[in-house]
Amino acid sequence: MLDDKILRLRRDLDDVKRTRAVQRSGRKRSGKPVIALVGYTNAGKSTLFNRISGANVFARDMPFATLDPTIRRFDLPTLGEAALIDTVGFITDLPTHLIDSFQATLEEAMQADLLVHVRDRSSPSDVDQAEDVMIVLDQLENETGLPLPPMIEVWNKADLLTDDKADALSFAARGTVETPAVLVSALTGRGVEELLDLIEAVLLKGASEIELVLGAQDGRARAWLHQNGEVISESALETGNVAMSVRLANDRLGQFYAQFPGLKPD
Ligand SMILES: Nc1nc2c(ncn2[C@@H]2O[C@H](COP(=O)(O)OP(=O)(O)O)[C@@H](O)[C@H]2O)c(=O)[nH]1
Ligand SMILES: [Mg+2]
Repeated sequence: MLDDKILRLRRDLDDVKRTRAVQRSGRKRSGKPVIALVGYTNAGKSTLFNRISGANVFARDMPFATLDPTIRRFDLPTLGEAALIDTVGFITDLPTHLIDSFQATLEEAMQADLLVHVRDRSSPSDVDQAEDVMIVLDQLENETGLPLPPMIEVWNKADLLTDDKADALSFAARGTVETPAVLVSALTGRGVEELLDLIEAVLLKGASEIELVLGAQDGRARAWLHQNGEVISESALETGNVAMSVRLANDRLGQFYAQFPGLKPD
C-alpha cells in the first residue's frame, strides 16, 4: 500500500524532471513567460490550473508540447502565449525522504517568472497554511540559492464565503501592496479574468533589459544571468570580453547588482 504510494510518487518525480528539461529548452526557444501555481494541498491549485488552461483550444499547440499534465499553455490578454505549471508538495505528513523528492517540483517552480500562491480563504487554517508555504519557499530559496520569483496571491474559494466576507476580502485584496492579491473562485470562475490581468501587469512591470560587457573574471555573473534572466543576445568581442543583453525581473536586477557590485553602472 505504502509501496504503491511511493512508486506513484517516484513516477511523479520522474515526470517533474522531464517537465523541467522540456520547460528549460522551451523557454530558451520561445522566451514565453512561465507561471507556477504553488500553495498548500487542497488550496485549489489543480482546479485553477484546469480553469485557466483547460478550455484553451490552443493547448495542444504549445511549442514545448508535452503530455505532461503539470505544464500547459495558456493565453494572457495582451502578452499572449504563456506556460502554466501546477505543483504538488507542501505535504507535511510524508516521510522525510519523500518530502525531499517533492522538493524537485518546487524547485521547478523556483525557475518560473512568477509564482502564484493559491490560498483557500474559506479554510480556518488558511493563515497557518500560508505561513507553512512561505517557510517551504524560503527553505527552497536557501537550499537552491535561487532567488524567489516575484509572487502574487490568489485568494481562492470565494464561493464558500459569506457575501460580507467576500466583499471585505475583495476590498482588502485591492489594497495589498507588497504581495498583490485577487479574490477568485476556481470553481465558478469568479475573478479569473482579473487574475490574468494581474499576472500580466506584474510580468510587464517586473522586467528590465540591461546590456553589459563581461570579462574573463565574470564567469559567475554570466552563469547567474543565464540562470536568472532571459539572455537576449551574447557575443564575443575582439578584446575577448563578452557583450550581453539580458532581460531581468526588476527584483532580480537588484539581487544581481547586490551580488556583483562591480558590474553596476556608475
Ligand atoms: N467551493 C470551492 N471548491 C474549490 C475551489 N477550488 C478548488 N476547490 C475544491 O477543493 C478541493 C481541492 O482542490 P484541488 O484543485 O485539487 O487543490 P490542490 O491540492 O491545491 O491542487 C477539490 O475538491 C476542489 O473541487 C473553489 O474555488 N471553490
Ligand atoms: Mg493539485
